[in-house]
Amino acid sequence: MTKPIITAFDWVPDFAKGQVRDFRVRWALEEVGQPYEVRYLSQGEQKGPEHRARQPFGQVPTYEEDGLTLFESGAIVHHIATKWPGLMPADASGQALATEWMFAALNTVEPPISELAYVDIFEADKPWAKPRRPSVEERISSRLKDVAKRLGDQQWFAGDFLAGDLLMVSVLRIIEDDPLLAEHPTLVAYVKRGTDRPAFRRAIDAQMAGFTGSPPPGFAEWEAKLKAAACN
Ligand SMILES: N[C@@H](CCC(=O)N[C@@H](CS)C(=O)NCC(=O)O)C(=O)O
Repeated sequence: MTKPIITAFDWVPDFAKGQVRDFRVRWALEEVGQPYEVRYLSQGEQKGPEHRARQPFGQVPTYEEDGLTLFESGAIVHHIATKWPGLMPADASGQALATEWMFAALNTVEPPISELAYVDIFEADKPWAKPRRPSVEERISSRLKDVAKRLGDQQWFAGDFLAGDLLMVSVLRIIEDDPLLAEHPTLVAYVKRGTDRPAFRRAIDAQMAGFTGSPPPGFAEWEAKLKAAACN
């Protein structure tokens, strides 16, 4: 088999470094010990026809392997976890339980956390951004409470470190420095266990090393506008 090829950006703003979703795929590949190659896209290239043929929404990451092309980081991580040993148990019930936590991470926990990025960054200049933050925080808090309760004093959600943990840690680390997560020391410790894994470190280093490109035209003006809004 030839090495799988993933897509990633050659430049993102500082706040996104280490968080772009190809990271989750890199981490999964590192966990199972599968080398891969990266096709880098400059900002804007993701919306062109060539990339849209791989990814209908014009986003990264994608994954290509021997004629198979996939998009959606969750689906790609699931594919990696079922193809190589390391992130999924061998039995069907164990697989279902690991998959359950993949969906919980992406479908139930990540959506309110993603809203924070709109309030704090992407739409920070909108008049409703600041007044909206408390309700976003409330939704995140409620989810974190339930996640912490279910984790209890377990190390991981379904026995060993599995694909569900890989995605849950990826999602929770988005708010790693936010007081919302600090309210749950067991979740802080859970994220630390995940991010202390050697495969995590290799994946972060690889993503960071790939940022060799330049910002798209107009980025400096956009950033200045947001900074001005943040000071109001
Ligand atoms: N649900 C998708 C989301 C992918 C996504 O949001 N990708 C972002 C980077 S993290 C992107 O490519 N944004 C650029 C754009 O939308 O133009 C996945 O998990 O693969």
